[in-house]
Amino acid sequence: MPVVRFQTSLVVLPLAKPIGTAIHSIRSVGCVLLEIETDQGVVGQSYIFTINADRLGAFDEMVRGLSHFVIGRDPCDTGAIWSDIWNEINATGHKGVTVAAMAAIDVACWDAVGRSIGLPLHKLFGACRDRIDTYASSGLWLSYSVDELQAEASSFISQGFTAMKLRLGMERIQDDIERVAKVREAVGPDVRLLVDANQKFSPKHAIALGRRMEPFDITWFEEPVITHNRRGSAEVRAALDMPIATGETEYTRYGIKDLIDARAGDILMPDLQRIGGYTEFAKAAALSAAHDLPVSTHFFTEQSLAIAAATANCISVEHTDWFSPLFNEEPEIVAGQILVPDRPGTGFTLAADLLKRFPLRS
Ligand code: SMN
Ligand code: MG
Repeated sequence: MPVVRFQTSLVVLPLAKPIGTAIHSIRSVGCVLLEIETDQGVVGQSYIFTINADRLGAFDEMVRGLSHFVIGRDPCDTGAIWSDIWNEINATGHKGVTVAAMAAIDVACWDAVGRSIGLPLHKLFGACRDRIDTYASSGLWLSYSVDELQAEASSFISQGFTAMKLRLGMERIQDDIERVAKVREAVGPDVRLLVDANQKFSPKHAIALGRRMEPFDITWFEEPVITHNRRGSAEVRAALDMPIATGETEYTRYGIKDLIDARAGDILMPDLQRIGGYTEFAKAAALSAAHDLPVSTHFFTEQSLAIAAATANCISVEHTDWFSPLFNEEPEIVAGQILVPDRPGTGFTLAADLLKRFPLRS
């Protein structure tokens, strides 16, 4: 069943209000939507994104620039498509925009495969589970006041979450500690509290802060130092009792391998876009499993469920609601877990009127 149509479109989803992390100021997310179709009329869909739609055109150009690897091919040949692109992009680069475009292609092909035989992808990949732990992650931003943090933390509990992630990155350690303490006070002892520094700190600062966070029962401390300082992340990991999570900024299995070799983290967090799609995610997760390390997915809530549910060492899926307007279906959360949909392919289909509702304005 050869692919006969390969089409991208661009949309911008505004956030309800601008937010900040230690390194991001975010008003919107711009998405390249990819739709492929076979000669039998089977459709496969995916998306990749950039914060504030920055350089979205470059991502679109990269996806379209790889279309000849897909048109005329059977989408079932995901392994060959991935390897053929990988071999050809030597000069374009094995990280960044190129890998994001490969991810868009890989996920759209797999979606078409699942839909063509009416199977949900987690079943096709070899399902381990039909639900998975999640945590509320579109919130508790660094840009929020303490009052806003407490109100939002309580509202996450009423939405059915039993875990949530707070962003760190204040200049003074005592200010981050106050924010952690106030959120812990608002949610009580039984909610899992994760923290994310978005690479802001030096190893020494992260260790000092981590020691003072220990009384607050932190599930993990994410990206304490810049991702390139793998040795620094390993120092933080060795000095603290709490687990260190890292990996969202890495590309492909090789990025994950570098983190593992450096002993940089206890939990590795492949991001579907930066890892290079399902095909490469499976390799990164297997490599982590061979080192007895768990993985947890980064962003891409809807589209990560299929691979998370088929990855034995995947412990959780990050819940971000930013992209939910793209889809006709919504992830269902029950008692702190997301149910893996039993629908074909990824289980999520792009809404028909996105271009009208969320046009890219230049
Ligand atoms: C994150 C990354 C980029 C923008 C917002 C939040 C964060 C996460 O690192 O893990 O969700
Ligand atoms: Mg993070």
